[in-house]
Amino acid sequence: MNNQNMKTIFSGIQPSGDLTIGNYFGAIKNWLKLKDEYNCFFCIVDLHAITVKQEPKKLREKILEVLAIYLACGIDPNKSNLFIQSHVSTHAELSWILNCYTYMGELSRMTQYKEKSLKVGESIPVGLFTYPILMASDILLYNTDLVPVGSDQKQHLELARDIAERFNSLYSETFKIPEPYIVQNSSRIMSLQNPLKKMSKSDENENSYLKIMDDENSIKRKISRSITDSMGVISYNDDQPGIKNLINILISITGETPKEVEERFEGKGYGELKKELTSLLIDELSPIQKQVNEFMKNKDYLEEVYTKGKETAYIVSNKILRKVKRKIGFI
Ligand code: AQP
Repeated sequence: MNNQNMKTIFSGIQPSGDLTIGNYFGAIKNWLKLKDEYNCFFCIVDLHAITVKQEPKKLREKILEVLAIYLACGIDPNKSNLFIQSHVSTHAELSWILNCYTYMGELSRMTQYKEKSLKVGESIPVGLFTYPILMASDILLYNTDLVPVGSDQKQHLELARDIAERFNSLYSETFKIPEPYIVQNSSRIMSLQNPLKKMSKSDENENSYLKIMDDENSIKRKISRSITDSMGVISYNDDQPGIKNLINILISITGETPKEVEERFEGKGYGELKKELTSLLIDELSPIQKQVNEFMKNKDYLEEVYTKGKETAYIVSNKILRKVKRKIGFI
């Protein structure tokens, strides 16, 4: 499964709710493009999910559902390593170590921390603040070359690179410096109710995000209610963020350029764009949904997949962790 001649990618999604088409187009679809040319580690990052409050029963269910979604989207567990973050103790261990090589100032600058801490009120969990260190550990533990992420995670990846470079220059070459892999138009799918805000699975407004598991009626309803503008022209520009977002979702499915979509819809109304997008989304998501439901009925198979993934992930990551400990001077 791990070919020495191939480069490595690491990526993960938090089981902090129902995965959205942001996770799908911004992350999973890009994994599919890369999965045959890289050694892949695709993780369900449950340790990250608890940086905000989770209900145990729901978390347990969502962890398995995320795994089922990875499989249903076409990630082959015989070729890629699929595992659950909390099963591999090296992640938490390296995270503590790297806490000691990261500065308060760096973490305070993280946009996601600023946004998420505003939502949780006065008692901000420390984990929300140190989350990017855990993410750096996830990536650095596998000698990762490339990290496919949406553009919202770019800042965290830059921090991971800074921490790695700092450690390497303090001791000696230890960590590989990872590169981001970001696909332009799908890198930031926006909220359907506020196209200036990222689509997020934890948004309080259910109509703002489309779930991978949304049924036909919900897809129709959410797309038809999505916020547009009063200009009435299907044009891909920043003055029409709602339309731009719908075009970005559409081309993530069809592979067209924004210009091609503009030309195809010249003289047509928003209703037509929404109608076509709805039917494309239903065609894209319903086969995945059927497969997810099948996998969710087969918990033994899911257990087999994540148990195998855990074993490989531990062996690979522990090599780096041992090297780190040695360099620091631990016995
Ligand atoms: N709207 C998005 N557009 C493009 N990419 C996105 N990703 C998430 N939302 C979008 C990408 O999905 C991967 C995993 O994300 P995550 O769920 O682990 O964390 P997140 O970025 O914090 O996503 P959410 O939906 O906003 O989660 P909550 O609401 O739980 O905090 C990443 O590669 C991310 O870029």
